[in-house]
Amino acid sequence: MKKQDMNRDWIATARTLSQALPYLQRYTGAIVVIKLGGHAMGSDEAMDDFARDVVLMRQVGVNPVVVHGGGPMINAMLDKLDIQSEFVNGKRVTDAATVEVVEMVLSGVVNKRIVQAINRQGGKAVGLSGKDANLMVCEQTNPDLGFVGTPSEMNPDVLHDLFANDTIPVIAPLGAGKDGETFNVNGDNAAGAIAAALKADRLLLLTDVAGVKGTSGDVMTELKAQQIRDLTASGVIAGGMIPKTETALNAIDGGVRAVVILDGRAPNACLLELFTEHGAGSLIRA
Ligand code: X2W
Repeated sequence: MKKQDMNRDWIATARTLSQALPYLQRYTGAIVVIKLGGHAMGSDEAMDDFARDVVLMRQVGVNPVVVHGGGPMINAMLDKLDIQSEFVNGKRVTDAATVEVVEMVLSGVVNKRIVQAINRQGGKAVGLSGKDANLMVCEQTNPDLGFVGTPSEMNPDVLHDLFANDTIPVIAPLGAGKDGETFNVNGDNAAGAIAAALKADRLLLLTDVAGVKGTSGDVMTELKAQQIRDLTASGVIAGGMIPKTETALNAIDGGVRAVVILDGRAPNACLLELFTEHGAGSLIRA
């Protein structure tokens, strides 16, 4: 690159930082819950980029919370162990053998991969699941699904303690049952319940699609909760998008200020959403 062009690059960087000031100010002290789905977890490089964005958020005074999934990683381990599993309405039918594998994979390799990536970027991440400090107590969702849980009682104090210590919580979506059971919770449901318990300013649902598509087939950048209900009733919102939009509506009902459904594979998706005028994906408000 010519010296002159290089200078221009740096000038653009400085300008970008300067333009971010009002957004940085707006989000100081904000709680931002980020759901990182298994499909949005890519290469080590992509994980490092994600981790850098999370550390940057913390550096500028945001309280980020990462809630992760890991469906594809659970599938791979179940395959190795020759355990069959099936999904009913987006939820894994989870018997006693399966829930052991789910906990091993989510609280083990998947959680620690994210924790380590954040720590390597200079952040201070601590991994936990819904069991720790009784963060997410669950009830059985439906006997037909086995050990699948619906969050019924949230105890987010532990998260506030971590914020006060400059620590980034990374949460695996498992819940504690009142009788000592372990419950497998859909990652989106867990993120929504945690965001509501924290009355978060933003819930970012990182997926592998660009956002919610409207009647024209284009991604809608802003939607009201009622539009989601209408588009779902008319069948425009369908399939895999339904658990996301349901989570978004529940989170908003629970006191989350806004939910964004965005493509986690896009570079710096979280920063683009929070700190630029452009935004990313679909922003849903009451
Ligand atoms: C999910 C938990 C992981 C998850 C499962 O067993 O696959 C239920 O289905 P993604 O990557 O976000 O899909 N739990 C009850 O949600 O992972």
